[in-house]
Amino acid sequence: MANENKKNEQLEQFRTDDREKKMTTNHGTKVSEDEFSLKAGERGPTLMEDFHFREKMTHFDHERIPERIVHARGFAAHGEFELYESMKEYTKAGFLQDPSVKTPVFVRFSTVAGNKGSAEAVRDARGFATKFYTEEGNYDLVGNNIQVFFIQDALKFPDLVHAVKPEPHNEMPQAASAHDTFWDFVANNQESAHMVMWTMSDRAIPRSFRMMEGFGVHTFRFVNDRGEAHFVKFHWKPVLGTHSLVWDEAQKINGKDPDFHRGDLYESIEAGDYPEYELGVQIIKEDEEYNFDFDILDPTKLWPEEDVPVKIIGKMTLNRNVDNVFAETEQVAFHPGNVVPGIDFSNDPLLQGRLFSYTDTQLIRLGGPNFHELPINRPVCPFHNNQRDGYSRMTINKGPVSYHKNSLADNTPEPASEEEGGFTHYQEKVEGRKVRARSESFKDHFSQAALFWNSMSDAEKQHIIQAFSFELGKVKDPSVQQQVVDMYANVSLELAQGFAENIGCDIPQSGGSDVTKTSPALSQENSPKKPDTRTVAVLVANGFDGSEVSSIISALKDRGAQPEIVSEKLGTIKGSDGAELQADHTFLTGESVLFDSIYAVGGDEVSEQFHKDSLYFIQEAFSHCKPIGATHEGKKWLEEVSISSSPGVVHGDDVKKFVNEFIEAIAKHRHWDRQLV
Ligand code: HDD
Repeated sequence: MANENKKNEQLEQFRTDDREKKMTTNHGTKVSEDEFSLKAGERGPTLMEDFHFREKMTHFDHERIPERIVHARGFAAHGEFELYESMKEYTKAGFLQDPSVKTPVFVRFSTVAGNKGSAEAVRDARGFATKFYTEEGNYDLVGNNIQVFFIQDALKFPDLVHAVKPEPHNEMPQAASAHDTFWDFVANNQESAHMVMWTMSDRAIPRSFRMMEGFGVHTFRFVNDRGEAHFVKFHWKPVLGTHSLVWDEAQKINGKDPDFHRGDLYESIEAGDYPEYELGVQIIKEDEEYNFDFDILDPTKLWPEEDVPVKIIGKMTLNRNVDNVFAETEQVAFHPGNVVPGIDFSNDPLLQGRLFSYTDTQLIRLGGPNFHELPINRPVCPFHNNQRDGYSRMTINKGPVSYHKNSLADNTPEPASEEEGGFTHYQEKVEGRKVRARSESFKDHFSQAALFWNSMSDAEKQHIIQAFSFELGKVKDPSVQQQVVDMYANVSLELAQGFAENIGCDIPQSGGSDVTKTSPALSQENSPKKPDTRTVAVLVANGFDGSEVSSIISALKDRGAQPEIVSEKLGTIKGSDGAELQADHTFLTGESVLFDSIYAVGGDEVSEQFHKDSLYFIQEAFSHCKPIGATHEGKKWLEEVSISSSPGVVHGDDVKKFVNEFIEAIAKHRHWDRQLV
């Protein structure tokens, strides 16, 4: 499927395979020696005329480009988008007309605050940027996994980013918001209240890029071929559901495997378990703009799905890893201003400001105005205009004419009429005085933060209180801590009191919100739950019950789970009946935090160390609320750590019953009720 993709065909022209080739310089001259520089005598000085040395060294010296100022740590994949039904009624966008057309896409996921080499399972928003290579040009949906944003006006973006990045006097902490300047920003820019609820929730520590939602955040416009507009918000919904890690687990993963999320995405695609996301749209008619108790242009507000349903219109499948991370993932240049006819902007002041920033950043990051010619950024349709020259220009524009209007080239390239596909901006009527002000309708910062809080399950609420307690526990300035407590007393007294107590602040006695509404779609508990692609650490020692273990492993695989064998040493593990298993991990390389669930088996020849390691493995997984299954020796271990009758712990002698119950427990993702008892 991936090879029938027009973008893939285009990229093929630029790919090269150096295997089994002779080495040359960049100018094509064959190189005869690549270990020793040219010297005047074996022990003499290196000579300037060694062109191979000069070229190799110069290229190396220039191999790095500036990392992205935000979203530096990212990982990407290719794929395709297919539409379920024509959206003609709402938009004339070509790729949203015909369900039989597949549109190539490139998606880059990222953390926001950390640098390019930082760990991935950090507490942060995740970028979810999609480039659709449509026949009418590139359309970029540059979103996050969080539905709202910290600020309402792009003018504040540099302040926000300065506050969350490592503090400038000591460059600490890396990839974390748990420090004074971030929380000082929050307390003094209270429009951040809603998004901070999301970043303190489980949403900010996703289990996988494959298991997180994506949001375009802003209100955009769909415009149809009659020139009629509708306001629209975009959603990506992962087919596997939205699921998260536990904070303690996430912190440990960052040490054990800083590449946890990219590894998961890469391996899934290599294994053919292609990540899938459905595209949803929320649509509001132009004349219903003022029907809500919030301003639909305010990017700190979401449109509750229960009030404005998400219409699912298509599906994106990521089916191919990149060939070269630098050429593709690092050089891809997204821009929310890359739109196609039928998709237009709204007056959201954050969006308007973004329209400036993205080209500007690519100019410094990619070194000049021709980054659109890089293979990953090229549209799959032709492009013609009078823009010329600049660093690293690749296109060879023929002819003397590079201006419009002209007669020498019959006035071409000429602008296209609307009928010919020319982009015409939606003719919204705008009038007003030039002012620097926040609209009255943007001034309620707490109602939707309270809506979010009200919509959480008990376990999710507990995690949010713990997250605030952790983050503010790392803040050194007591006045900043108290300001945040007082700020969140406006959202929920239960919340503010919960963390105020943990961080030794004055406990607010009054406040709270009068919002009682909930939006069930905001709770991850209501997200789809499936056993598919869930990893199971199978703890096996020599002397295991061969036929039983093999049948359980194959039954788990049949139901979509992915068992991996963990033992004391790598190599073959022998069953009592001659059965053999190959260990994928040892206790040294396969920690419990790297798996979704545990199947404890053991065997007749369990050493003291194996026993100790297994108990630790099981207890750690248990504390992270993971499903645990056990047969034979494993059942004794459950008793030893007194968890046999806990929720999500499955054991038994009837293989079929055991597999059914264990798969059900795996599908639940986590058994939070363990934390609540
Ligand atoms: Fe941004 C990158 C998403 C507000 C300025 N942003 C960037 C990326 C994502 C987002 C996913 C990484 C793209 C990639 O993978 O290459 N940004 C958002 C969302 C926002 C948002 C969802 C709010 C709704 N951003 C925002 C504002 C500004 C920027 C208000 C500035 C006015 N963003 C940038 C940037 C970056 C960027 C500095 C850094 C690297 C890049 O653009 O290409 O221009």
